[in-house]
Amino acid sequence: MQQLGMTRSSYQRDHALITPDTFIRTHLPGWQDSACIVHIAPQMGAAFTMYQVEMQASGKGSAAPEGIERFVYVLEGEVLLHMEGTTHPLSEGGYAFFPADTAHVLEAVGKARLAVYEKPFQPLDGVLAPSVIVGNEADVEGRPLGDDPDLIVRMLLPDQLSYDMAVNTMTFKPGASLSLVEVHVMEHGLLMLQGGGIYRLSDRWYPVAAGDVIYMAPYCPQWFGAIGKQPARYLLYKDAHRHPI
Ligand code: UGY
Ligand code: MN
Repeated sequence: MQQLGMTRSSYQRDHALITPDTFIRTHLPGWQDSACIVHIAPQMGAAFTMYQVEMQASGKGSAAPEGIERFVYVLEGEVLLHMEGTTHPLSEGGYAFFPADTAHVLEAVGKARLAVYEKPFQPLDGVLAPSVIVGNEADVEGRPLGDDPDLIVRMLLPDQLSYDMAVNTMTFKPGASLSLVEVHVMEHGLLMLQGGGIYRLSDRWYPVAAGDVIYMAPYCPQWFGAIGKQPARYLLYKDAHRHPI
């Protein structure tokens, strides 16, 4: 049935909710036999780009443009990461961080789907450049946020000055919520991986479900409460470790 002009997607001054029924596929340089869905980009005021890649069995991706660092998270299927003469298989939950100008190729094994975050790297004088990171979410120890055992954070990148982005997953037991409405200078790119709930963004409250994408601009008031019979889990980008000016 046609949508008759209805969608949960909403684009506001300081946030956006983008639901899968409104995704538009395109092709991006560097990605062969792959459809890309650009969710968040500088065109909306963001200092980073977030997109999904739907790779065919023959799909391949090569390194990001000059000066751009990249974080990749495998949502479905398997990809082979070829880098510096070595091959690393990445299956669901697998991820990799590539410092700017790191040559690599991602090759799909069957169909695969990736979430990708990219931003210009901001070097810091006297601070070591970041390293390549390869891992799987399943191997990352979860820590409660604050003292709430029902809200678990997994930090996929080291919490160190060398890294100017953070990517975490947050897992909420049904009924768990952020303990406060956050208002902060960092911006976020979020992908709901599992379950759902209610997201407060600015002065609006949105029902959200797996597959939804959210952009939160700096200072966008934000809160989430998980609803349903299964945990809610999301992938969350945040800029980190750099002075705002
Ligand atoms: O780390 C964060 O800023 C995170 N707690 N924000 C969020 O989940 N919206
Ligand atoms: Mn936040």
